[in-house]
Amino acid sequence: MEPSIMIGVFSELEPIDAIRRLADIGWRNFEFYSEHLAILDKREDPEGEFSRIRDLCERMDLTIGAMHDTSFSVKPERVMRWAKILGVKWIVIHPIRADMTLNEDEARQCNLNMLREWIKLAHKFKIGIAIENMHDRIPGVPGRRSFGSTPSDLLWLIRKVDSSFVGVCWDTCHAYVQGLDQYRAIKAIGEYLVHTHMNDNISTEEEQHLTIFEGKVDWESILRALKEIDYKGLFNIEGGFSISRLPLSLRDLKLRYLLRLVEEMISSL
Ligand SMILES: [Mn+2]
Repeated sequence: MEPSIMIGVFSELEPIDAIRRLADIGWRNFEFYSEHLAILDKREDPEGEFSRIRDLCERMDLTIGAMHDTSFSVKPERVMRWAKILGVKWIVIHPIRADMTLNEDEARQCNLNMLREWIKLAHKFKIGIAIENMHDRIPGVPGRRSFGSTPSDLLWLIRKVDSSFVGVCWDTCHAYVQGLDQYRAIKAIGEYLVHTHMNDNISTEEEQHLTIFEGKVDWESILRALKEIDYKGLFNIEGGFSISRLPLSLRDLKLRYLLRLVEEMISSL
């Protein structure tokens, strides 16, 4: 297990500059940010842009293990093309959530159809799909179930498609909002866990994406579960306002502290 961070912690910088800045702090593994992906996709020469990032990573011995795609504004085939250039192993996607027009069964079927489309590309490009756990507190839709909020939803989906190119990205702040026992949840996901979004949370009403130990997430039980399932993927900080609102120089300090914190957590295992 190695420390990793989502490059959107420097969302205002060019992706290549965000990676360079994080590498200067000491980070070696990264998740590519969905907004950066959408920006580069619209440029005149996306292939050249992504190739320059890959060249930087090769020169500095850095790895981009995952790429998040939340906006769905980039066509899946293009997401795969750019991910391939960067050497990404897992593309993290959100399940389609139930809303006013979609009931729970329909959402289940929609998700299965969506995943089957992604899997065709996954086999073609040899890049995996990591489905992220969500939570039921959908703004403006009280009392609804949102498909993909529980391990059983995710396991249902994974077993239905039966592909080695599909796994789970576990988001600890989504799971906190959902009120899950994260030790049991991670144990249930087991070998299907391929990537992580390590965030903290205080509220049970909304996702806050705080950094580790700023909220009430039980980190001890999460570490214990990761150890017991022999998780070998990235210990990846996704980040949110408690990083991105800081002025750049202070953000460097916090990101240095966070690297140290994650290293300590991993070495405690
Ligand atoms: Mn997440």
